[in-house]
Amino acid sequence: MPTPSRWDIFCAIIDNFGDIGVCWRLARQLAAEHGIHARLWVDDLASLQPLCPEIDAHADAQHCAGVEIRRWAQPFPASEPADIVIEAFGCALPENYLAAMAQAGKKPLWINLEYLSAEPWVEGCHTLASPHPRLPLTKYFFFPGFTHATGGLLRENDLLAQRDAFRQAPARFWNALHLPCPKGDEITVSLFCYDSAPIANLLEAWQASSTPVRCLLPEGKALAKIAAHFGKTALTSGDTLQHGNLTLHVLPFLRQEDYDRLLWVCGCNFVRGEDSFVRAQWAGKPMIWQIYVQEEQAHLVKLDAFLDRYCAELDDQTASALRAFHYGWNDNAALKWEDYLRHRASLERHAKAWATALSAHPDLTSNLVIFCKNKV
Ligand code: TRH
Repeated sequence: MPTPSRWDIFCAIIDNFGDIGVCWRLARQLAAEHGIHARLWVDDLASLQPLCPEIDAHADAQHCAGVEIRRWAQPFPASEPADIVIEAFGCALPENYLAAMAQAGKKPLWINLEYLSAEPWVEGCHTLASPHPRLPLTKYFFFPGFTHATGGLLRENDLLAQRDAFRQAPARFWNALHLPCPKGDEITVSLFCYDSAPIANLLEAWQASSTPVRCLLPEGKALAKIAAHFGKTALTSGDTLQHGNLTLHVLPFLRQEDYDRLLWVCGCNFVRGEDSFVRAQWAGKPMIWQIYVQEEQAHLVKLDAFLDRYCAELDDQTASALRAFHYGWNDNAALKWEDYLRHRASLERHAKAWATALSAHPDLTSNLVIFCKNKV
């Protein structure tokens, strides 16, 4: 069965970079590894530009990394539907596009790509069909996840090999960032978080840390709070602060590939949302996750579901230090950094083993391609 070769991916930006981060990776992987013509419709191209600086945020149509990128304008321009239509995160397809899908002789395969969750119910809902109430169309739900019974996680086919090769010679990366190579007696930490996190507590803990901390902070939401903590009006890329045992470097917001590299070379990664959370797992280094807040504390259930999976193979003491730190970070409570540090060696071993075990599952893009091949 040949792979359906024309795909449309629709991405509406809610806030932040996670939706476009996922769609951009998916589109590039479809093109690079599956020879698929992917057209990525984005309603706010300015959100893609920091991840990929070559993007022209004002162009109606452009090509980059083998992907056709189109501005999702209002009203939506008449266009022939593709064979496969990916509605990312329930973004609601344009009405006229949906009507064109319904009128097509051969109906496109319509997939709603869902958010990632480690909750067990995901397995039961993955690939479920939902007929449209009025139109002769069916939408399928495709759930990323951590098990064979889900859609898996985005992972390029050479990602872990690239990571390992890169780690052999990271000096050029540090030079390009105008930073010294990490010293053996310090812990290098990347920090990407929402400003709702207890950032001041964390900075205090790092200032008093028994192990010197070198924090790498790409520009973003946390910057203003960090500046305020140190009595500054602002911080900007290139700034370095030294307080107690903490050295903090403000980096520019990195292109997506370089952000991956940052995760690969740090000893611990503070990540958030969905995409950086997944990439930190592929880095195979200890990580702390700040989950995207949902109504009625639904995110805390999701956080627990992940921690249950992630901690299943950890010894009790390490697991409880990791859980405690996550609850502190996500629930604005005390942060026991020294406890966390004490378990660093087993967290490192575990993170490496976790990445290897996850990589035994097929990746999300391949799963999606196989699903579509079987359906059309
Ligand atoms: O930006 P986020 O908070 O995105 C969130 C979540 O995805 C959430 O589930 C969603 O509902 C909400 O957006 C709307 O965090 P996330 O998912 O990690 O996405 C960040 C992206 O930015 C990711 O692709 C990595 C990328 N990035 C860079 O390319 N360079 C950088 O310097 C940094 C810090 C991130």
